[in-house]
This record gives sequence, C-alpha cells and structure tokens, in this order.
Amino acid sequence: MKKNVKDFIDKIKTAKSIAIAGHKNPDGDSLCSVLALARLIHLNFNKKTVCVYDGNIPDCLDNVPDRKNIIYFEHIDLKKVFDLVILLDYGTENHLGGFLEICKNAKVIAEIDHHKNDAPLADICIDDIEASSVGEIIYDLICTQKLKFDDAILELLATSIITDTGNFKYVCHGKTLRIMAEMVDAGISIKNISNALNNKPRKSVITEAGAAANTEFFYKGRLALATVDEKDYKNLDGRGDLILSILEQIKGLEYIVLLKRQKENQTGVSLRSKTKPIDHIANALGGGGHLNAAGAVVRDTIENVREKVLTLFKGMK
Ligand SMILES: [Mn+2]
Repeated sequence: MKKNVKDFIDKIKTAKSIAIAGHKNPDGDSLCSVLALARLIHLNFNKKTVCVYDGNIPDCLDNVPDRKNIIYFEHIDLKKVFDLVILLDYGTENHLGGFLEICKNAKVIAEIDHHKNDAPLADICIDDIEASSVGEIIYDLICTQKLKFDDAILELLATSIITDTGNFKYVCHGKTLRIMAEMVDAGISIKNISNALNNKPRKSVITEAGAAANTEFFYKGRLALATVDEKDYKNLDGRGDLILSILEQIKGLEYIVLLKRQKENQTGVSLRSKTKPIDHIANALGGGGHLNAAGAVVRDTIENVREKVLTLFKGMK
C-alpha cells in the first residue's frame, strides 16, 4: 500500500493531464470523493483535473462544494489520451459506463476503492475494503502524505462518509468516527451537511414512499421486494435509497430487494440485508458490491428478474 501511495503521488506530480471519475449514477461517496480529490490535487500540486460522470447525479447532492466542476462524459473528448486516469468508488469496470472508453487510452490508471474487486482496472491500486467510503481513504492520504486541505475538501469528504455509512449506521468503524470527530473539531457541521442533503424533489419522495407502500413480502416476512416501473424510475432521485431506508425499519425483516424497470429489457436491482451477506446474489446476477449492500443491472424484463431473485433467495435464513 505504501509503495502504491508513493507511486500514485509521483504520477500526479508528473502527469500533464488527469481525469477522475467514480461509478455511473454517482452517489454521495462517488461524487464527493471525485470532487475532493480534484480539489486536493489542485491545492497541493497546482494541477487542473477533469472530473467526469455518467448517468444522473441525484438532486440531493446539488449543494455539495464544486458540484458544477463535474462534466457529463459525452461533453468531453473520449479519445483524448490522459497521462493519468483515477477511478474512485467504482467496484468493477461495468459500473464505469461511458468513462470506460477514456480508460482504454489512458497511459496510467490509478484507483482508490473500498469495493471488493478481483479484477481491478488500475496499474496503481489504493484499495481498502474495510473503509467506510472512498472519502475515508482520501482523508487517510491527507494525513499520511501531509497534504494541504481546505474547508470544502473536508465538507466533501464528510459528505462521502455520512452518505456511504447511511448516517453512521452501516460500515462505520471507530476509525471512521474518529476521522469524523477530527472533521467536526475542524469546523464541519454534520447538521448542516444533513440539511443540505435533504434536497430531494417532492415527486421523488412521493414516488419512493409509494413504491415502499406497494412492497411484497416473502419467506415469512424475511424478504421485502419493492418494484419501480419505468415511469416512476424517472422520478427517483438516485437509486431509490428512501424506499430501502423505509423498509429496513420493519421488524423481523432481513433482506430487501428493490427492482427498477429502467427499460423494457433492463432491470436495476438493489439488494440490502441487515446482517447476512447478500453480495453473492448480486454476483449471481452479474453485479457486485458490499456484504450487506450490493446491486446489479440485468438485461432482462423485471418479471424474469423477479423470478430469478426469488429463486436465489430460496432457503436463505
Ligand atoms: Mn462508496
């Protein structure tokens, strides 16, 4: 890891062009770690970077610092050869969307991730699957490399941690809280960040609450299965996190499946569990993720995916 960090910093110092991206349809960690790293590179190495995304950025992230600095992938030259491409929070290559094209031409690829990935794309990997978020790993880099930072960088990294831990409920170690405590001591307000994130359009909240209300339950109430059709899919703000956070409150429930009809023959699957691993189910569907939070995009109808998922969960305690 130490050598990788040194290589990473050396590459930043020598690169004349740098592009940074996270996964498609960025969440708080994916977006904010990209913007924080770009700002960090500018502040410490006086270099401009190109921040890129594919998919949609949720409205709840409209207020994060430097939000305007990230560019939709179709608005940049995909054929451009970057000296350094940095991938953050991406999981596996099929989550990069249109940015994958840029990776193919890159001279060097580096990655910072906390997803399990047996086939990393990068030449230089700074991965830590124990970390709560990529924001946490970047904060570590600031400390170990004694990098300069400012309030906006801290706010971005704090937003990464707050969103990826679901307000400190999911993967969140003592170390994560100590980092957060240091940030709070430095002036970060968790209350202000939480208020800024409460920025969903009304129709998204109503749509997500409606989907939660129509949930089906299986296997003695252990599994909740919610569906979002194509019309409602357009109204979601992000990946339907509100549906998941409503359902997880149900007594006796262990697993949540959220199926989203993205197109006639394309279904988004979000999987959550309270304690048991579900990443193998995401893998079986061609996706991936974490032990208790994973997902996939399946090229099949929502009806077929529903059957497939229910079969995969059969017999699970
Ligand atoms: Mn993440």
